[in-house]
Amino acid sequence: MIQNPKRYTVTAALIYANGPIHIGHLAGCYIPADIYVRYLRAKGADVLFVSGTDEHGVPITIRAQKEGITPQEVVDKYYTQIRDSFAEFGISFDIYSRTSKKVHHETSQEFFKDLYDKGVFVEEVSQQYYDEKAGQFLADRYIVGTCPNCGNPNAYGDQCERCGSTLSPMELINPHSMLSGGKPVLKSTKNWYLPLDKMQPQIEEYIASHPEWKVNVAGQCQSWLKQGLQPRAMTRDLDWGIQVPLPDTEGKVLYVWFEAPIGYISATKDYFTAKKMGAAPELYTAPVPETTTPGDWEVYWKAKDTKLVHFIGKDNIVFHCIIFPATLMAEGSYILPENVPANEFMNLEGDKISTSRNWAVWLHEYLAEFPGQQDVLRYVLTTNAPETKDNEFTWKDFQTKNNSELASNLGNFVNRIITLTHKYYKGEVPVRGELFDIDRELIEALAKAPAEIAEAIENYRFREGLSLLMDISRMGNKYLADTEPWKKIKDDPERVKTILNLSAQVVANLAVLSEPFLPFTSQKIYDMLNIPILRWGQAGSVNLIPDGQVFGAAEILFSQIEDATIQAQVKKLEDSKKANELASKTVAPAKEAVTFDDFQKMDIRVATILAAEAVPKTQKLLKLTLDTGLDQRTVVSGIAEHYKPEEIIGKQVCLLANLAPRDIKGISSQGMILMAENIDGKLAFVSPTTLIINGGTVR
Ligand code: B3M
Ligand code: ZN
Repeated sequence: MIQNPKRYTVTAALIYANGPIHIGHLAGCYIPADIYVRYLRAKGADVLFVSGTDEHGVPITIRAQKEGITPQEVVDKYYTQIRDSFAEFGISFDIYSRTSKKVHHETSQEFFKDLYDKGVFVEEVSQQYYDEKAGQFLADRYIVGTCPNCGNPNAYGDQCERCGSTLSPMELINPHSMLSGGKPVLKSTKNWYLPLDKMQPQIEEYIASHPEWKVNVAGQCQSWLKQGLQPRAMTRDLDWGIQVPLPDTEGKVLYVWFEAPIGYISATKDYFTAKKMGAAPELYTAPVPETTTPGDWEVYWKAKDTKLVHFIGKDNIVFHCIIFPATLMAEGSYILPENVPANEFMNLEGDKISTSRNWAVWLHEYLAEFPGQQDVLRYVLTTNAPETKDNEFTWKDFQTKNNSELASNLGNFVNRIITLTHKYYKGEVPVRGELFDIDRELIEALAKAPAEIAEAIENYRFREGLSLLMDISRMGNKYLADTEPWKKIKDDPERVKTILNLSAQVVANLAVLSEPFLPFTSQKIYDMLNIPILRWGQAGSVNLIPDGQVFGAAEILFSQIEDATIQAQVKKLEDSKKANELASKTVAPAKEAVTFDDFQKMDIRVATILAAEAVPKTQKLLKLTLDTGLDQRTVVSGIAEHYKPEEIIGKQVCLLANLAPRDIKGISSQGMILMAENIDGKLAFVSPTTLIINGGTVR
């Protein structure tokens, strides 16, 4: 464990450029990473925050096939969208790079070549599944079959998403190709394996040297080690990816999980190259911190006093805690990850977030529908962060947290102080006088807060950090309620000066300490206070705002979110659920053939509904009186959820008239109304399109 790092390299997962960003991604790694980095910068630390898109691998080619475009078109489209959403959301990467860049192809090929030259890889010819129709080997997600562990019929060649077990294509029962759907054949091919089995002792030692890792992360590592590590192929037979840098390897690319983490290194190089050339690197959402020492990329990856931290979601743990460190160890000149604070998953309204089922809150849509409200989402996703277990996002909770925490607590406190200062002192901060116990308590509590919040952030407990921040404005509100400046302004105006001066100092502390969590809000507070940006180390003091400081105009930080806004979002989700159900449902399978005589046995007639009423104590049943041309009779029909009694009287319907009478809820039902059923389960009458005499036959 590094005690006093000189600098930090912080990475956030290189997400596949095969779809837009959703709240699950944000909660899983980008918001926590951004809080951590912003805090470090506020402390004046030297920190480089890198990320980008992962543009290789089967997820990209599968998407291309689905959309009917080329893999290059897929990654170009989503890279731009993802980068721009992150920027607008305030994720303050120093650079947002991409693995299709030349610098990355070269870096990962050199890395591979270096390990090859060192004799690290084990070369092995093995039998791999091959799709003869498509003329392609079937790696990872190109092959599906039944999971040998849980029986899931849709397990992938590398992983079962139902039980979470890691698989190899050979383990799948009944494998078939994702490309042609056909049964694959076995064909031999040469690949290069990282001998993780031989490296197990080193990896065990590395993981044991980090007892401080989060329980969920350490737990996954332990279970891998317990199973015993297996050699893993670092090359694939695919045509999309980074060419294997060895002779006679046409059609072979580097395994995406070999090269993608190297993307963090390439992104760092990309940052420094762009900086040296004076060109704006791909993305600065925040001004490049002055604190970043101009150095070479290598300091951030090779100096022993650099702390390397990877923020990821739980599905990427093994790659960052075992496989990537193993490649770094094998190379030998790099530092290893100091921590991998992975989060668990964020669910949405009672269901797993799913891109293919469109069950998600998409960042680009949120930004368009809630303009200027980035911090509300940051707040809700942090207070609910799945730090130790899966958690859930609901729109109702989003509304409650905005209205009764952000608006009523934080927003209200700041607003009251700015407004009262304008009202009583023309916006000039008054000089404080004699202090009482209640003031001293406030000052003491404030003095402790920065260290407490820092301790939480440094240990990746962001929920706790944010909750401590909210305690400060809660304390401020309580101080106002107890001291009642609006009453004292008449009989004890000197006292009010002290109250408002101290309260203003609390607001200034909120500006500094909220910045990692709620950067947009922090900026607005600074603007109202009209003071320059402060360092973390200055917080805790009640001398942040000089006497006589003139405030800017008061601005509402958080407005109430109305029920209708929330309902519209819930409806949007419900609609997408319905659309999915429709798309996934197919028509009922065909029935066995019947003879014409069988059909002739059925006496189907046109009849008119004369009366209709609900059957008491039932949800679904209506009691109908029908004129069948033969007689008037009673039929009980299960249509109450589809039609109201009053709207069907007078309607002509078709009736199976010779169905043997049945007793339903004590009523003798004499026949059955014919209904057509939609795939969403909706029922509709089968009615003649022109008037037919009652008793007319249907044949
Ligand atoms: N692209 C998986 C993902 O998008 C993978 C992460 C790579 S991090 C180096 O979730
Ligand atoms: Zn399974």
